Amino acid sequence: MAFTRREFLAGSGALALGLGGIAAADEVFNYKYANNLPVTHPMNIRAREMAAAIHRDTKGRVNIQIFPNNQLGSDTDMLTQLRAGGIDFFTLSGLILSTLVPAAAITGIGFAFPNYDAVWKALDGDLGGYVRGQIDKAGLVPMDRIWDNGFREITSSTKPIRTAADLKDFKIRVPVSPLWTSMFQAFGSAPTSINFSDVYSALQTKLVDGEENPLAIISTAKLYEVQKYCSLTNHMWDGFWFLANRDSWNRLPADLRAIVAKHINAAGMQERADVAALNAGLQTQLTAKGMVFNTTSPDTFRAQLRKAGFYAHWKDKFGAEAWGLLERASGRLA
Ligand code: X2X
Repeated sequence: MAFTRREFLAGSGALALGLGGIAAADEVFNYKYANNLPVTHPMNIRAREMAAAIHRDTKGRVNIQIFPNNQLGSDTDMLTQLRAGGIDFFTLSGLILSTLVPAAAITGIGFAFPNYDAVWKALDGDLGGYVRGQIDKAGLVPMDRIWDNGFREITSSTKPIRTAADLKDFKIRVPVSPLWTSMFQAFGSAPTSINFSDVYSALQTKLVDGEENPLAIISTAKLYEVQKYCSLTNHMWDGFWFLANRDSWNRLPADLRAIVAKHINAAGMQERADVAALNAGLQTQLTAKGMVFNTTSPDTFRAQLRKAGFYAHWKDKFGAEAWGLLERASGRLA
């Protein structure tokens, strides 16, 4: 029996449609994972190991190519690309994600978590579960384990920050996020929203006098080259949700999805340990590079946030359910 070319093409088209949703046993998935951090940060070190383990355990069927250091654009750009499917995986601070998922900012409330134990208990528990539910509703897929960014410290080219009063009129860069802007407005600072991709040059050209980040980033992004003082404020904790584009995720057959999730979450746990160790040990190295450190007490900062109505405002925004979950980890805030 002979087929015309037209009949043959129509037939193979129908066959392809008939298989819709079921991947061929040897189908290969080439995925892109993008992030905003230098290649030397534990996030990228663990991500490289993770991609290799996924490639090995899926027998070459899932290839994750890593685009570190804002190679594919700023956080704002990458979030757009993730939603459109231009990139498949992306790690993003919950506070920046809050421009799409407002509830995701709640983990960054100032002076909420007293230590890492409280952070992981909440993030691997009910508070994290609540935020992941909200991310899912917005159409993105969050992995179970949030990766660590760390407790944040304030750096400056002009002066040390010792008490809340030192933050008045301070020209500080903040990430693009309403909560970050609101917090430094409550301190009476002059915050400017700048994506991390532009932070080094904004500090170098003195567009702003300071910024705030965990020590692991101050070190790996070489911010010590353009900042003199580092004030250990630990004013908030920040983490990176490991996000997938929903279509990319659903396209993976269930067995491959399980392997990918397992390795991403395991790499996240290792990254947490790396970052905690770095943040605890980097002060000596950064001092040797010329940074001048000072410690602070949270009292004046917390009092100022309370006085400015910061906690009351955000309690109202996040609502009783979410705020209750946060206060279970932090104790009473507002
Ligand atoms: O933009 C920042 O400061 C960074 C790198 O810490 C985040 O991704 C929130």
